[in-house]
Parts: sequence; structure tokens; C-alpha cells
Amino acid sequence: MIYGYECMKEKIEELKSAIAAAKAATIEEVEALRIAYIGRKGRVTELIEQFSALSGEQKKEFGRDINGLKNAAVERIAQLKELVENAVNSSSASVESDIDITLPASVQSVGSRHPISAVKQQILDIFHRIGFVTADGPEVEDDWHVFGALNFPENHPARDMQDTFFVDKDILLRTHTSSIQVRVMERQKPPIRVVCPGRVFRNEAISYRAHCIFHQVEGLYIDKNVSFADLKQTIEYFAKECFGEQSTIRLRPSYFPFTEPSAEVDVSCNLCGGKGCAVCKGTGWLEIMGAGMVDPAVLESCGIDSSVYTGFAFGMGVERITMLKYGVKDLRLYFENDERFLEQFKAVY
Ligand code: 2U9
Repeated sequence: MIYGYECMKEKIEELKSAIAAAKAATIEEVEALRIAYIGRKGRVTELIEQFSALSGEQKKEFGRDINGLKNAAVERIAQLKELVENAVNSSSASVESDIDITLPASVQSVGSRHPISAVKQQILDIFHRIGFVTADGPEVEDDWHVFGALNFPENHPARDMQDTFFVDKDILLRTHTSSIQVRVMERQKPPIRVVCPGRVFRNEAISYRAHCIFHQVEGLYIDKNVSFADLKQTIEYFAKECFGEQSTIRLRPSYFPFTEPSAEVDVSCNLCGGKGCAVCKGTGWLEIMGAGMVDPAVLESCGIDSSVYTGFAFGMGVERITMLKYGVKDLRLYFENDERFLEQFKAVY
């Protein structure tokens, strides 16, 4: 077949692609390819012969392309020969894989810690650094460990079905992790220095600021001569570690059945430096936890002599601390596992 000047270029390109894609599994197939392309009557040879018939001007135009085509064919056939020989030597079944190992690897999406897990760990680490150890306990508890030992009166609203999930008359889902500390006190003599993380359950309507499941970290320190000053120092240390060196705290009187005296703890607002802004509602302060000196009646209930020992305790919600640290506005986001929310915490751990 004689190729016209017009389709010479097209033919060169077509042959180039065919040669680049040529495959062979045996040495016979390589030889067949060699004959088909660069043998005496091969397609490339045929094209070269057509080229010799072109005028001087046309030769100038196609010379380099035809040469390139010939070289590509010779190289590809030599390459296939080598591949087949190597495969035979290493008795590999596959001569040339369809997998292009030179392509960049596809990126594996790596998960990250949930912000609640990350912040819970940050809180625990802060207390570990000053000698507290972590203690754990059951989520399904009895009335004694959640209410009785902690000085809750019989008619306290928390003991009502409306506020607490009951499994049975005496068995319930813990409403705070204080039940862990009660168990520690029952089995261990002071000094006690524990931090107790865990899920707690309250019969609450779900909204942007309340959920029926949330996470707490509570702490307990019992020894001889533990004072309110120790409590204040410990919480101030925590606030500076958690929210930054510039943070200060203030304590407001409060009431809990298990501590006396009791206090709500505020940290200075980081956003406005205490001047007052929308986040701190103009007050310059943000509530972070509750705390107090362990009521002597609680010590006695747990088998600790209140004439010898004193202690302080504190409790905080991990969701709230995470909200304040990272500006999370809606508590429900923690429970939805929407990746658009979670991936913003990739750098937090
Ligand atoms: C024992 C004795 C005392 C733990 C304490 C608080 C104050 C407190 C709340 C903060 C926000 C719970 O998550 S929250 O709703 N906690 O205000 N908790 S003192 O006191 C204890 C614990 C155990 C044996």
C-alpha cells in the first residue's frame, strides 16, 4: 500500500502507539512482533520504503519522525525480549504487569482522635504530671455508689426517674463519675490522688447545650492536712496548663451534697482577655468546673476516718472544656461523627 503525503504523519503516530503498547509473553511472540514491525516486510520497514519515494522537501518534513519511529520499534522489541528473558530466568508468571509502578500512590485517608477523646487525655495528662493516677469504674452502678455514699438525701431530685436512667429499683446508669472515687476510697487507704474519666448518663432533653450522655473527668485528693488552698493551687495549675499561662481563676460559692464548702470555678476568658465579649457574655469569665472539700460524712461513708484525713474533689464536663478550648457551639456535633466536623481536629491529640 502506498501512503499519501497527508496520511504519512497519521500513520507514523498510529504505529508509534501500537509499538508502545505491544506486549509479548514468550520469545516467539517477541520474534513475531519484530517481523511484523521491523522485518523485511514489516509495517515500519514498509513506511521507510514509502519515505524513500518522497521528494527532498517531504523527506525533510518526515525524516526525523520516521527515524524516531524506527528507533522506538527497535527499542521496544529489545525491551520486550529482555522482559521475557528475565521472566523465564526468575520463573515469574507475569511478564509485564498492567500496574504502572511509577504512578504516585493514592493517599490513604488517616483517621484522627475524636476531639472528646483528645481533650479527655489532655486533661488526664495535666493531672498525671502532678502525681494523680487514673481510676476506672462501671457505667451501670448501684444507688449506694452514685447517691448513698455521696450524701444525697432520699428525696433528692437526681434520684428521681425524671433525672436518672434506672435499670432496676437499685441499679442505674451513673449520673457522675464520683461513683469511681467512692469505690477507690472503699478499697484504698489515703493518700489518694485519682482522676476518674468516663461517660455519664442523665435523663435530659437533647439540645445544643445538653445531652443525655456526656463525659466527665473528676478528681479526688485525700491525705492528712489537705486544705482549700491545695484545691485552689491545683485548679489554678490546671487552668493555666489547659487554657494557657495567662489564665486566672475565680471561685464562687456553691452547693453540692458531697462537698463542703463547695465552689463553681471560672477561668478568665481568653478571647477578650477578661474585658467581656459575646463568648463570656460580657462577664470576662467562663465556668469550667465545680469543686470543694470532701464532706466528712462522705469520707466516713467510704470508711475513711474524717478526724485524721481531709480531701478535695473537683468535677468537669469534657464536652464543655472542648467547647471552650476550640469554640464548638453545638454539643450535638460531638455525637454525629460528621467527618467535616471531626477532620478539623486532625492536629489535636
Ligand atoms: C467524692 C467526693 C466528692 C466531685 C465534684 C463537682 C464538684 C461538680 C460537675 C461539673 C460539671 C459535674 O459535669 S458536670 O455537670 N461537677 O461540680 N464534682 S465536686 O466531688 C466528689 C466526688 C467524689 C467521693
